[in-house]
Amino acid sequence: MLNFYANPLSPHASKVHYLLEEAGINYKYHMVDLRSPAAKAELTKINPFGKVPAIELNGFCLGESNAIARYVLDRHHQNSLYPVNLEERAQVDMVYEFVQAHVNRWLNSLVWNLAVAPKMGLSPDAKAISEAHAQLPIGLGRLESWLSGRNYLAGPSFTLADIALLPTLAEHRNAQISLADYPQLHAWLDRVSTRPAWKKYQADHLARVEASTKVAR
Ligand SMILES: N[C@@H](CCC(=O)N[C@@H](CS)C(=O)NCC(=O)O)C(=O)O
Repeated sequence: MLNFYANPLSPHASKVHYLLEEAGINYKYHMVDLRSPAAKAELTKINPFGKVPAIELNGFCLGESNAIARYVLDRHHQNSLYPVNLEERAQVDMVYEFVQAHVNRWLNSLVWNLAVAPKMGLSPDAKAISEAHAQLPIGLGRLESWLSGRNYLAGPSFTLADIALLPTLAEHRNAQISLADYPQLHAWLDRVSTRPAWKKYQADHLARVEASTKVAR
């Protein structure tokens, strides 16, 4: 059984959480309270950098969401989510990296500042919000053009690249972003939101978010 160390308010952890569902992997979720010095000290036994997500499998420990994602998919031979053919894999990696650097980064910042921080009694960062408002449309616009004529982000079927985008784009309302100007992305979101693994992940994730923001209130 894979031990998964996470916190539902961490978008990096959420990406791996959803990936574990898509890959059909049996795992145990260990909630790490990132405000607790003792919990963080324990976490460094799994991830030397002291961050979530982290995993432990048969005594092997790993941190960093991108390393975990690739390791888990390779370890479980999930070749359709992460192809073994070098060119197909490189295209998945290309879109995965783009999504994270030019879309998720800004969406996550908006979700944190506009939805999570206020619930936790923290002040939003106005500079971060305005930077995200300037940058996000550029990333979304490029992804919108790229999606034209495609059902999925990289290749003919659902892959790691789609896994990276879904948990963050699904938060667009919390980020106060409308998808009206992005019909391809909107259609993609509708298409992939029907996946059983997504529904299973979302039910569990939303319950965890609710529980952890309640504690913080
Ligand atoms: N590059 C890392 C980022 C992980 C990260 O920043 N995790 C945050 C939560 S979103 C964390 O654990 N923060 C606790 C800390 O830095 O003390 C990844 O992709 O896994």
